[in-house]
Amino acid sequence: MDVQAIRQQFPILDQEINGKPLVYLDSSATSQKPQSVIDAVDSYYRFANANVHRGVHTLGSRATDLYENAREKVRQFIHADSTAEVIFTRGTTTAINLVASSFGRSNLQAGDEIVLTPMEHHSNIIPWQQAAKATGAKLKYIPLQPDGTVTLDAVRETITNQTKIVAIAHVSNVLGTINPIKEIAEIAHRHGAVIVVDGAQGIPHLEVDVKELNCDFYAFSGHKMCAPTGIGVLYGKRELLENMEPIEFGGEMIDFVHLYDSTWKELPWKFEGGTPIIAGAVGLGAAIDFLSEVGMDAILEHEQKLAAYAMEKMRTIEGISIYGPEHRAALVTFNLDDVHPHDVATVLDAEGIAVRAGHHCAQPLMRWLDVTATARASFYLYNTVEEVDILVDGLLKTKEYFGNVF
Ligand code: 7TS
Repeated sequence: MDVQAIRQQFPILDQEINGKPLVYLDSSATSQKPQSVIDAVDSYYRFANANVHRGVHTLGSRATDLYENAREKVRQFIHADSTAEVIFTRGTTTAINLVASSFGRSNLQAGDEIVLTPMEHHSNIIPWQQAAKATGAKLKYIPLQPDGTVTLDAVRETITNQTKIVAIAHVSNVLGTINPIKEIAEIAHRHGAVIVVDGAQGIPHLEVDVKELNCDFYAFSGHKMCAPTGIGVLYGKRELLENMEPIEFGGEMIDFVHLYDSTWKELPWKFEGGTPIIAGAVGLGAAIDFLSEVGMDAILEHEQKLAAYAMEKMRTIEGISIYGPEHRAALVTFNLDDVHPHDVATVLDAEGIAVRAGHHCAQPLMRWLDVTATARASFYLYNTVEEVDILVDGLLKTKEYFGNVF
């Protein structure tokens, strides 16, 4: 993979921040966008903008074709059987809320269990807390190993015949842990439970085959995989989606509306009430083309090298604590001595380096780690080993600066 050629396709990367070349290490929060995605959205608004699924006019059918072609691109990318199984949402959060509110509330009852892990993002905790409160179901957590992984023994001990839903991240946004989804799905299914995968940090970096994983639902956001913000996907197995009620009602999702009752469109449109995120879907289609052209295997290989290099170099910094397992996705969450992570991020920003600091929307995991916050450097296909070196230099400067202050 030619990283320099890839970088040239991301116009935002070619700039200085605080007088230094931008080193963008916050792709887990949101990725940058290649020119082809920017062009696809621009061209949609210039030549095709219209509402979808209603116009007889030419622009209406152009917009509808672009929107539905994007759905087909998603289907191929995740290896789903049918576009009926690909629902466009606003992002991962909306997708998980849809499953929890629709499938969850109609399939859960008092005594049932929803199984999660303590490494989940708030978006994969709170919707389940709400579903549990509404139905009398209870939440259970698969305990983590000291390195922030789950073992299949722990999964087997937690999932029981009362378990109806297992909701788990493909990849942790804090620890970088890659969870064994296929094996967990098998255990869940043996107990008659469904598995909901939070793929927000999985699909940007790993080849995802929903049939191979045999997951029942897979939720993800476009903006972490080179697409615009505001578009995401809920994949669901057709037989499950067929039996679920929509949670948003209005235009676009109906078949017939009478004064006192209405019927819904078929899948996937029954879950897409209102004018959809057309330009976002077009951008997501272009992002999928871009990622497919580079190749998910090549992206993963590059990122694994970066992650290993980053871990090796960062470990040489005295007083650094790095969280999470050895084998991980391309992100490193850390703390530096007693320096607050917000101060770390501020000093790094002065050097042109963007990292995230805070609780990363994973407060239960922060408690498990026994910290209030951390800093996180996260990498994507456009990052280089030189940028890791710049980060390490920046961290040494941070230490020196605060060492002198204290
Ligand atoms: N799940 C995981 C694992 C995530 O990392 C995120 C966003 C979400 C769900 C929510 O995605 P959204 O697109 O619906 O907001 N994670 C992060 C992050 O790590 N830093 O900023 C956002």
